Formats: sequence, C-alpha cells, structure tokens
Amino acid sequence: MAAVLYSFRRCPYAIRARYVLALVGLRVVVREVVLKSKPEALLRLGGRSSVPQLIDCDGQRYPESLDIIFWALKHSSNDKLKEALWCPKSVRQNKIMAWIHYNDRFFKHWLDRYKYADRYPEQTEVYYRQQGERFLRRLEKRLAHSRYLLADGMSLADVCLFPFVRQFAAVNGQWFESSEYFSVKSWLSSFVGSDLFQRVMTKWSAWEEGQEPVYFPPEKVEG
Ligand SMILES: N[C@@H](CCC(=O)N[C@@H](CS)C(=O)NCC(=O)O)C(=O)O
Repeated sequence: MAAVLYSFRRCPYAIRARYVLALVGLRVVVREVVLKSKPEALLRLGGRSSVPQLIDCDGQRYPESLDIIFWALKHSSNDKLKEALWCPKSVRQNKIMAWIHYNDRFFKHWLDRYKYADRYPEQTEVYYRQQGERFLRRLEKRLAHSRYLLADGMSLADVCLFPFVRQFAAVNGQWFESSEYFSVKSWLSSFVGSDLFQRVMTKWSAWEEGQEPVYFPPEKVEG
C-alpha cells in the first residue's frame, strides 16, 4: 500500500508538497479533500485537519507541507536532485528556510488580505497588494541576478514559494502582467508553464471512503 496524501488541489501548501513528490517521482495515493466537508477519515486522525497531510505505509503521520517535502526527499533515490533541492551545506539550508519562513509568515498574511479584501474592510485591496509587493520586490531583486532564488539551479525555496506568488498574481492578472516584476514573471511562468505543473494540478473528484485508490502523480495529464 502506498502512502496516502490528503490534498486540496488549489491549496498552495498542497501544491508545493505535490510538486516535490512529482519531481522526485514518488507515488502516493491521493485523497482530494473538500475543506468545507472534510472526510471522517481525516478528522479521525485527531488534532489538526489542515491539508496537505501524509500517512506513510507504517501509519506515521506528516501533518505539514514541509514534513511531506522532507519525507519525499528522504525516500527519493535521486541523490543529485535531492542535493540540488536541499543542498547539504547548512548556510544554503538556512537561506532556503529563511525564504520559506518569509513567505509563510509575512507574504501569506498579505496574500490572504489581498485575495479576500472584502473580508478585511479596514484597508483597501490596493493597500494589501502594496504590502505584498514588498515581498515581490525582494524576489525581483534576487531573480534579476540568477534564474532561481539561490542560484541558477532550482531549490526548495523556489518550489515552496511559487504557488503563493501564483495566487498573488491571479488576484488581478492584468495588474500583474503589466507590472514591472519581469524576473518574477519569467520565474513564475517557468513553473506554471511546465508539464510537471500540469500533472501536479490534475483534477480529481472529492475522495469518498471505500473508493478505488487514485494515484499521484498521474501517468498522464487528466482533467
Ligand atoms: N502550515 C500548513 C498549512 C496548511 C493549510 O493552512 N492548509 C489550508 C488549505 S490551503 C487548510 O487546510 N485550511 C483548512 C484548515 O486549516 O482546517 C502546511 O504547511 O501544510
């Protein structure tokens, strides 16, 4: 039995986890969750019921996207890719984690407000966007010098951030396309335009107890 991944297609945390699983070529059983009516099997696990979550073959639980990503790296046999994504040098690992924390703690906060500005009427949508742009400017500065955030090769920093930048860009596509974040735009399209991303974003119907297992990544793009 393969590990089970509770996932939600559009969730940026789930996208980063699925992207790494697909990159390293690990196959799991995917269970698509509807956040408004989470399946009993997920709730029965107790504690947090956010997605993504992974349960491995021994029943060990990985309740956060980063836990799943490191689980995937640990089980991958592609050492070269593992080293590229998570360089063994601690200086680089610290840089990667600094980007991820900056994203998860700062950018995500403003992204939520920008996306759902009507739920946060104390400020305007433009105000929230401008706060998020502080992060975009840092990305732009970095990406003007190298193709990816740490160097010319993709690392976990890129994979963990791009799904959030994608959401930010989608709030007002016209604004983003006409913005001057040229390096960010080409960095983002190198992910979003890839075949791998199409597989990561395969559409599944909501999982129901007892159904035939659905595997991720899929053999071919569906939906
Ligand atoms: N820190 C978590 C965050 C996951 C998260 O917030 N997922 C959202 C969907 S994008 C969710 O499950 N929200 C519903 C809930 O928290 O019950 C991770 O890295 O996996």
